[in-house]
Amino acid sequence: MGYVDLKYKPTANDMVCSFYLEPEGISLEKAAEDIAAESSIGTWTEVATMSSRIKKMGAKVFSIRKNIVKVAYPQELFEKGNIPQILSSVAGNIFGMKAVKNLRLLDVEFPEELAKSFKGPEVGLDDVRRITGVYDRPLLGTIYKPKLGLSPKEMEKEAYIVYSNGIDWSKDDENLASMEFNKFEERVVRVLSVVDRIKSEEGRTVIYAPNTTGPVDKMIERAEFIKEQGGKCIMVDVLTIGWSALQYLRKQNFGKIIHGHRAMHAAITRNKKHGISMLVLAKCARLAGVSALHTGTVFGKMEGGKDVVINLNNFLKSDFFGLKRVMPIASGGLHPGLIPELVNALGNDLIINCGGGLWGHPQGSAAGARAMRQSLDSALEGIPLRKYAESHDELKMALKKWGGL
Ligand code: CAP
Ligand code: MG
Repeated sequence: MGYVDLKYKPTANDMVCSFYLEPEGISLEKAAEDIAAESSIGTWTEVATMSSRIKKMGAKVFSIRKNIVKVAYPQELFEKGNIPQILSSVAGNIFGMKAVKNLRLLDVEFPEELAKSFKGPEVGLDDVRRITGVYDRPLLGTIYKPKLGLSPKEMEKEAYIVYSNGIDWSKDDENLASMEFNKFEERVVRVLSVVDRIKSEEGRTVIYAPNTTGPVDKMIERAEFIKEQGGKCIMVDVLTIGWSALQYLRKQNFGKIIHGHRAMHAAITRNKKHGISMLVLAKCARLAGVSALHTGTVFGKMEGGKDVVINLNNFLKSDFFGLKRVMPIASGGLHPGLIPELVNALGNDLIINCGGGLWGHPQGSAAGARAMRQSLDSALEGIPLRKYAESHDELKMALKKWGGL
């Protein structure tokens, strides 16, 4: 059918996908041809309904270097503003084909017209800066721990402790929704009352990100409730709710920060030879409209090397066809001993989340929050962490428990 054309030069009308491909029992070129066919217009055999007009719409493999295969897809194959359809094409059936031993979608370069058919973030990184009034340092965040089990009343109490000791942003854990022990509405009312209290006591706008993750009707109801209550942020687990739900949430124009957690991403992204890269998922999340997205920590408990995280964060902060920029979130196994290195590696435009690394402080949550702030201050003032800890007790205790880089 001729899906391979190594002389072809992609045009501004093409969407270019880069794959890592290991064939199974056939040549690399034949396997590349099979994936180009299945992900565009073809199937396993010639069909009588194929015409020369349709043939022109086929994808073209234009580069095969070692196991990296590049494929150009004419953008007419894709529906504008439809992430599910794009992924059903270029990240769909092809992963299960017998022609393929391993296949990983490494990157998708969107043509301008297709990218611009998406709304992107309603509220972006620069809006997050404006809303919080914090411009010159990373934001300090936390995840209420234990991740399940706290009551709304307990969260209200802890919220006041951590915000009043320097935390800018608190969030629910990814698996907290609305359970018997912690109903969504009560939790939102209680924690937002603390947000208001901090505003009146300190003049600071702190953020609470309640997890709205659920079936799409429930998710929208919860987001509406946050809006009614004057909240500024809506949290969702972007992968478990699905791209369609995320696009629908964005379409409501709630004018709120959308905090995107990426629970389940590693089932898709972790195998270096198979699946979809986090970069592709981050591109989809930005097109769909998240304001902030978890991208990894380099130093914490979750898998993800420095180059990968830096590359992701650079993408979120870079120009992308004029769509608003997205705030990266570093979360997972972080504690005060890691903050200066983290800032050094990832820069200022960042939300730094410590869950266990705050609530696990030997002197409790107030000290945990203060230790985070002291650690960040040491980095901003350029004073070595251990030296700074000599005169800052909470930081000293944190380093004693968890060590420090
Ligand atoms: C962090 C966290 C986050 C993970 C997700 C957790 O808590 O709340 O969900 O960081 O990883 O439950 O593990 P800790 P990522 O600070 O206690 O580790 O951001 O890489 O998707
Ligand atoms: Mg979590």
